[in-house]
Amino acid sequence: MYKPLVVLGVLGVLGAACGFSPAQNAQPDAQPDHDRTPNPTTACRVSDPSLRLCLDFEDASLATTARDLSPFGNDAHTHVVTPTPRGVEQAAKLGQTSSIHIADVAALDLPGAFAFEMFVDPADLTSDSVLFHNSREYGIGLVGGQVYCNLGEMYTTAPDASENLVAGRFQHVACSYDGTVLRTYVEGAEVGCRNLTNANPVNTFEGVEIGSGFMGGLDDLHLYARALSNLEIATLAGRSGALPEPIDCL
Ligand SMILES: [Ca+2]
Ligand SMILES: [Ca+2]
Repeated sequence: MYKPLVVLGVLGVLGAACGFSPAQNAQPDAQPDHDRTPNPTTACRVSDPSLRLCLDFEDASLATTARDLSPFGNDAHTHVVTPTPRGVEQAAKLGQTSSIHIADVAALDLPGAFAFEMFVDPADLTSDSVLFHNSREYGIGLVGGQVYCNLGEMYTTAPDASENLVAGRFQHVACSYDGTVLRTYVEGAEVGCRNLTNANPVNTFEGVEIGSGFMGGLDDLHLYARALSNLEIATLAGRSGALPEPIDCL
């Protein structure tokens, strides 16, 4: 299902189906893929019918808003966030006083399977931080350099220290929940998991916080209303070669 290049026409159909006005999702000069600029601001980098949120941070300014390029259009409100490069792409840079917030909306309530993934470049790993957190419903964060995923108040077990994030370069992190197992990924490899069969909470109202306590770069944050397979996450992370052995979960 995952395709690295979005076909503009598909997005247009999705937008129309969700009642988008042309002004919100304007693509008057739809071009063939080979003519597109390296930093498109109108199409999400992934195309997936289960996409619920897409923050690619390609906006010319991130001073007040980061556009959600999913069909749901739940733009994030930003504070002290600036553009920063990630290869040929643009990412968001956060400092000590930065914040990114999305209001509590039904599109982000995920009572069944879900997954999310993003690139992070931590400037500092000495303090704990939240990367993405839908109130007390689900999220991903860092304890030092260790990545955890959570569902309600339940957290994946801490991964091996050799899988910790390092400061100063972009790395891919992800969580996937299939209804029975919550899995954590770093650089496309599964590094932690936990058996969790309790229903996801959806009844909190604080909305989504992104990057609380985090300093550094964030990019290409995608949320899906389905689990992603190990292979899909490896592909999204740009990982090649054989996948590591699956982990025994507690
Ligand atoms: Ca980007
Ligand atoms: Ca909610």
